[in-house]
Amino acid sequence: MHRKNTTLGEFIIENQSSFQYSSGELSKLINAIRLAAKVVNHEVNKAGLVDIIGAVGDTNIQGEDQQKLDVLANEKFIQTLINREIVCGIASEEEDDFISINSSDNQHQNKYVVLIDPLDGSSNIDVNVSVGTIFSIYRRVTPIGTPVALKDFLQPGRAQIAAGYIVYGTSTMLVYTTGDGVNGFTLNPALGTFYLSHPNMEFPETGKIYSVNEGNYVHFPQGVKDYIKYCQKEEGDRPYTSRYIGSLVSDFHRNMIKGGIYLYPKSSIAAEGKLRLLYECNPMAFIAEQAKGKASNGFDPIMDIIPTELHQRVPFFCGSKKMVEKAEEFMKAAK
Ligand code: AHM
Ligand code: MG
Repeated sequence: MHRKNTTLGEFIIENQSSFQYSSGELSKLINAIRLAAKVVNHEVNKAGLVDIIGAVGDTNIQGEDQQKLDVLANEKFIQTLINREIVCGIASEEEDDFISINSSDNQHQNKYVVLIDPLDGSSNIDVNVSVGTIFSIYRRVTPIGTPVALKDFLQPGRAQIAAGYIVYGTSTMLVYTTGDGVNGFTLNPALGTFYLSHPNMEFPETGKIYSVNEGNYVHFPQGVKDYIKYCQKEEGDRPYTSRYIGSLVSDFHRNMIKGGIYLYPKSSIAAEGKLRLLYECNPMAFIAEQAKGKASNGFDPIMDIIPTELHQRVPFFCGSKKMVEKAEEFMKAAK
């Protein structure tokens, strides 16, 4: 059992030896993400002031005009990881292609690649609603000493070494797993320190919340329509309650704490749904399974999918185990 109030820095050091490939590199990488998270948190917190600052002609230290927050978050995460020379490659939802990282005194020697959605929930950025960052870490499959290749990024979710998210909410939290359960850390903004606040997070086995964009109901497959009707039926512990923020990280985080299911199915207007397998679904699936929840595309586990392209989309059903299993039953029955 982890001690509450441990700082994230202490926690990373204490748990380094429990990690099977421990060489300190993963710890350094998570530390770099921790730092970038604080920088992005600072930017997110002053998002509402951008117009005011802009109006008085404020520019950043490079003399550039204020940037859109998602672009800024992308730059901060990539720059932090590059500066610390801790990964050999990065793929980001914001970039068309992956980035290969090398420096003169570090000839492709690092072994990890990071995949990141720097600021997810973009429609919520301008309206003061929670957004998040999602990250996923793999060991490269190409030999150390060579440049990274596409296949280093197109690994199935099962191969993840670590995954996590940062939720910029009423408080800022960093939640992550290295395959040994899920732990959540809350930022004390006065000190700039993350403290272990949610040790060993677990989805309740079942719950009463369903999260889906019901505005798309008419476009959904029959199985999803049937499941939504099931959620709304007055029977047993139902009807369930509907909660949809439109920020995957926030919807997931709430459902993990309270018990619930998140659905972004395919539809007649989005053939494979909306969410990205590599930047959104795989990391959330790894966290979900580590937290005794479940994640599937409606039929099969998300983490068993063999990716074919960087920006691939997949339908996503994720949350409390029994609820995801029930949704899968409806999908199968309507197939
Ligand atoms: P984004 O990567 O462009 O921000 O899109 C991902 C977001 C998720 O956080 C959220 O759950 C979903 O899109 C909401 O989509 P919609 O507005 O179609 O319901
Ligand atoms: Mg996204």
